[in-house]
Parts: sequence; structure tokens; C-alpha cells
Amino acid sequence: MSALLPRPRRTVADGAVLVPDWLDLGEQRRLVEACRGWARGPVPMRAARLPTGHAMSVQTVCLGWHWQPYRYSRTADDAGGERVLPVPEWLAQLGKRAVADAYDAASGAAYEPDAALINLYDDAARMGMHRDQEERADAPVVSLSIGDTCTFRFGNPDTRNKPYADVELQSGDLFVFGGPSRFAYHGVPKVFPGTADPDCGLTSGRLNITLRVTGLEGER
Ligand code: MD3
Ligand code: FE
Repeated sequence: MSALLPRPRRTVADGAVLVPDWLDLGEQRRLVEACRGWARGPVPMRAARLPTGHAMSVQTVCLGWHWQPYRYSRTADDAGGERVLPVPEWLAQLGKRAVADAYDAASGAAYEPDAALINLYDDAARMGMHRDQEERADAPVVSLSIGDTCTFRFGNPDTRNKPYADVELQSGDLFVFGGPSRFAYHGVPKVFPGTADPDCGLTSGRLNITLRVTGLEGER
């Protein structure tokens, strides 16, 4: 079902571009199916454990490079030890198209993501304010949202507190974070249960797929 009121694309901050309804329902279902496959292994989807000992409320599976708080590795040292699956070519191509649509054709052509993080939120899951700074490259992060609507909190590079902007992310939305927005604090304070179109492929919860350039080629 298409939105009654089209939501316009929006530059939330310098380099942070939101493109609503970027994925159609068929593309959303295809991605959900792919995520179900990746979650089965060889590295299982899991709630990462923080140095505090607390498990994150979000479940994550990675492609290309495995992320754990707070480093990347080729093998899932905190989740069975297997090597992560590669980022499939079709997903990297989707990332190029995302950056091309959010920014411009040249930026899209140059974009070569080598890692994907897939986050699954249940009704109660949230993500605290943080910066993604394990990458050694400043290329943009591509974020794709599927399933229930959430509040996404986009802050500033200096503090996890105000000023920040709260933005609603809905199923099918694309958000690209580059330039001065790449190292801003951000989080997901709330997911709204029951808000997704069931035709997106998820009957509950929220999936977020991020594509990244780690800049870690060759390292282990
Ligand atoms: C801005 N994920 O995986 S996506 C994460 O919805 C993460 O699951 C959230 O934060 C989610 O690290 C937010 C939007 C996002 C992702 C990465 C960013 C925004 C970002 C990296 C830098 C700046
Ligand atoms: Fe993040």
C-alpha cells in the first residue's frame, strides 16, 4: 500500500539524507528473506555483549566483517568462531544505487561497501546513543529500514546529548550518513509495534541493514 501523503526526501543534517519509501514491498520482502538466510549461519544472529556484561537488546548478524563491541574481525570470535559470509555483489550494488540516489551518480559509482550489519529489533529493543567509529574510512553508511516504524535519534559529533533531531523511520526508508554526519551520535529510542505493512515480509519487529566501508582490507 502506498502512502496517502508522500513523504518528501529530506537532508536532516549536512551529509545525512533521508529518502522515504526507497524500497518497494517486493524489494523489502527479498531483503527479509535474505536476512533470514544469513541469520541461520554459519554465524548465528546474536545479541552482542557489551564490555559492561550486558547483552544488547538488538540481535545482529554481519556480512563481510563481523562486528562486536568494539571491533571488526573476519571471524565471529564472540559467536561460534566461524568466518562471516561475504557481502553479496547484489547487496553492494544496492548500496551503490542508494548512495547515487541520496547523493549523486559519481558518489554512488565510487561506493564499495565491504561490511553489512543486520539488526533485528523486537518490540522492546532499542539502541542507545553511540558513534560508529570502528571503521578506518570515512565513506558514508547506508541504512535500510524494514518492518515496524521507529524513532531514530540523530545527534551531533560531540556529545550523546542535545542537540539531536528525532526522525521517524518507516519500512522501505533509506538513510545515508556521510560527510560531517558520518561520526555523529545516533540511536533508536523506540520501535512502534504493529506499524508495519505485513506485505513487507515481517509480521513483527524491525530490521535495519547498514552497509559500510571498513577500510580494513587485509587485516585480521
Ligand atoms: C549515522 N543502527 O548499526 S541505522 C548501527 O536502526 C546503528 O539499527 C541503527 O546505529 C538501527 O550502528 C541506526 C542509522 C545509522 C547507522 C549507522 C550510522 C546512522 C548512522 C553511522 C554513522 C552515522
Ligand atoms: Fe550506529
